Amino acid sequence: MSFTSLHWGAYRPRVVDGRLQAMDPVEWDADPSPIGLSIPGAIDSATRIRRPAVRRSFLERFNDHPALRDPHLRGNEAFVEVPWDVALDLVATELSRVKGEHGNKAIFGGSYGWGSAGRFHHAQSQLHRFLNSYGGYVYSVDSYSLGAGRVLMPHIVGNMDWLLAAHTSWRNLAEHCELFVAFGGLPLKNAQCSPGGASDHLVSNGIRRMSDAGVQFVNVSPLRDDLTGSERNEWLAVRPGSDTALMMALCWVLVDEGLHNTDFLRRYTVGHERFIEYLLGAVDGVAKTPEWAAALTDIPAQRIVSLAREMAGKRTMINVAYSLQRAQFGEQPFWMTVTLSAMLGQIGLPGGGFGLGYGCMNNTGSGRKAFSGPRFSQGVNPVKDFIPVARITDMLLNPGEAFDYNGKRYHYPHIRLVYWAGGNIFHHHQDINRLLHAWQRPETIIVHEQFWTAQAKHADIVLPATTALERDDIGSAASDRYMIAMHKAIEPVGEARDDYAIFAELSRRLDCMQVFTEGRDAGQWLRLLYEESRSRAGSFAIELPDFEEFWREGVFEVDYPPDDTVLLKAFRDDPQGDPLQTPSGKIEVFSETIAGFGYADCPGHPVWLDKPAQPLPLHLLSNQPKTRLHSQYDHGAYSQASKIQGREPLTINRQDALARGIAEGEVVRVFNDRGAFLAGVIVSDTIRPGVVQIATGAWFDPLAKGQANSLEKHGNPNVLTEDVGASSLSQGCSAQTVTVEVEKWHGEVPPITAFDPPEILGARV
Ligand SMILES: Nc1nc2c(c(=O)[nH]1)N[C@H]1C(S)=C(S)[C@@H](COP(=O)(O)OP(=O)(O)OC[C@H]3O[C@@H](n4cnc5c(=O)[nH]c(N)nc54)[C@H](O)[C@@H]3O)O[C@H]1N2
Ligand SMILES: Nc1nc2c(c(=O)[nH]1)N[C@H]1C(S)=C(S)[C@@H](COP(=O)(O)OP(=O)(O)OC[C@H]3O[C@@H](n4cnc5c(=O)[nH]c(N)nc54)[C@H](O)[C@@H]3O)O[C@H]1N2
Ligand SMILES: [Mo]
Repeated sequence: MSFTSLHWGAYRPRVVDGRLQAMDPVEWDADPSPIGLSIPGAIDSATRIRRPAVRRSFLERFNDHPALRDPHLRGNEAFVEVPWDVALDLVATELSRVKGEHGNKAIFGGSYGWGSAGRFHHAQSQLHRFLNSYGGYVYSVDSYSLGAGRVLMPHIVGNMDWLLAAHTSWRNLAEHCELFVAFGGLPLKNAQCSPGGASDHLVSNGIRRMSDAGVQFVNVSPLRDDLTGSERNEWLAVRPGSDTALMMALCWVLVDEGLHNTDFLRRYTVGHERFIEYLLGAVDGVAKTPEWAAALTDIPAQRIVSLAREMAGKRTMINVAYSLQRAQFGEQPFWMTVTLSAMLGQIGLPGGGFGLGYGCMNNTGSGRKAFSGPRFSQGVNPVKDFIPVARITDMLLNPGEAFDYNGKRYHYPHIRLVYWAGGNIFHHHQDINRLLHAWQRPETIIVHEQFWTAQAKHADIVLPATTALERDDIGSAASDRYMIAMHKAIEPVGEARDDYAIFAELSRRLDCMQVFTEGRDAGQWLRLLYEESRSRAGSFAIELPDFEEFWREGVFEVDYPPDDTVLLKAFRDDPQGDPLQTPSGKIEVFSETIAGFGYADCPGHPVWLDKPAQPLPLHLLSNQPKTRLHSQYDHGAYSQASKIQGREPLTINRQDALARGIAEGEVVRVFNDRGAFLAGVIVSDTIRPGVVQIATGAWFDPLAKGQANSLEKHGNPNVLTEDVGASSLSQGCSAQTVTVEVEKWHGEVPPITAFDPPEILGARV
């Protein structure tokens, strides 16, 4: 029996006569994700890349100076299909030219993106290992997901991965939690996914068990449906970007009424005195009272007061979604989450304390050890230049310019060649019109893709990659219940090759084959990586079967040692013996380290920072999509069924729609001074006034191809988001801080062309 694993679940591919007919959810998954429905129709659709292809001018003038290959035509030029050998020769020639002329630090291989599940054929890992075996590349650090959080948390509590793996379990919450206050909710749409696989879905059940146990939920979010499935569920329709003020006012009430836990603060934290002075107004003359916060958040002052009392009187878990830190000054809501729960003094107690992203990923709160199976080494990168991941446009536009990051000053390298596998920058990056300018700067852009995404269409050389269903692999994600033997289900579509096979061929041409492949084919690697993981499993008291048995059975249920995790319990039990990995060994409400960096946009303790004046009346939320993973399978049936007149749905409050003469089902133009997109409208009372919401991931579809500032006709919010770092500390993605205006679209509704392949010359049949 064959299985496969995707980031959103495990499935049994149903194949008839070599064609994928259906993706049947596995029988043990109580809440399988419908995203799997999208794959059968999409995997061999016209949108699939079938053969290697080269942008016309790039090919015709390959031997001329790179500037003569018309890089400004990227995204607006035909491709020429070429045989694999020709394409691989071109890639190898370019890599060796750039390396010879400028060194490896002219190659950007950050290649951010989720790619596919499967431990071996992870595209980004394959690329990194390949480039390392060829002398290295400029890399990127942190993620779009948790840019601010990843940099902040080690200063104040501990490393983000360590924290995520040690979250208090759903089981513990059901037994001990009384009040669950969720900033950004607990959206089930997001819990469909977990990086590397989500073989059984836990979150709906987790919420149900807590609800059955009588837990009161408070959903602090602009969207009502960010928390569903619980009985006692209050919606506090907060203004986006204002949660920090709300948390401060809750702290103010605790201090004002003497409800804060001074014993806890003294024993387990540093710097709370300075923060309390700030809270009371001693520093800036502004007391952070409920009235002060009510004006910023739209939450009534009375409710702030009563909520603070309830939190102090009950066993309370405070959860914050990643989205809150994907914003300008995004460090502050995370720092305040920790500070508020430190004030309550319940950190390290069953059912209490804080959570960073329950509901963001399926596996958070599983209560299982963070074991993950096979690991594929990426080698060692001799190049030391890097960027914080979301600063890519700045790097391409401003080589040599200085930037701040986590207390140090660095300089952007001068990039000549960009190599991408397993990501889609025209999905994930902010201010796509600015990106389009930057994207003309490199001499060469090489992309491995499965589908004709905007990223592929804006490349010079495109190499077709297999999907997870077209290769053998091993599915295994941190804390996931099952390891999956991912048997190849269908033959590669067209001439698609595995990323590994592509890099192996390149490494042969570039004389680094032994380092990259170590003489193994993919099958030998799978066996080796699996065997290596068995001894690591042993250190978790997990016994894996031998490879043959695993491969034959198709699935292995990991027998995790029983563990009723409570986050930071060991620290609470013994703060001296089990200190945190912070400079003080304690929770840092004030961080001398961060204060020493001297950043106005992230000083030494949490602060309320007014955002730069936002010019337009509606706040745009671009959250994670329910119907797909990012941009993946936007052309699939499940995502397509959600579209309105072919466009991505935009939800607007009834009052705001009425004021603009907009009705449900119509097409609207959403705009600000960076650009404009079209979307299909949903009018609703489940979104607070003053906010509009559109999911990310509609494929970039400009009316005028390859030209900046063209109308985007499909609903890609990143033509409007601003490309600035969260702060000088993290430089994280700040997509959630943006305002827009919406108007009815009176023109003809242009057809969607995002899923059409580019014009292809010399196509071979
Ligand atoms: N406005 C706004 N922007 C955002 C966000 C937001 O909230 N708002 N969220 C941000 C976040 S948190 C993230 S993580 C990013 C996500 O951004 P990405 O991870 O870049 O988005 P994906 O659509 O998952 O892109 C993965 C690409 O890899 C390709 N792929 C899949 N498998 C393989 C493979 O085996 N080989 C190769 N070569 N290619 C493969 C897929 O076809 C797809 O095009 O977006 C960020 N951008
Ligand atoms: N189906 C699906 N699941 C996914 C993904 C996907 O693409 N598809 N992506 C995965 C990835 S890569 C990541 S990083 C996680 C991301 O997890 P998150 O970043 O938490 O996800 P979002 O959906 O952007 O945000 C969650 C909710 O927060 C609310 N919100 C936004 N801004 C604010 C604010 O200022 N204040 C408050 N109180 N609420 C706010 C929004 O209403 C939104 O629905 O999700 C993962 N899960
Ligand atoms: Mo993410």
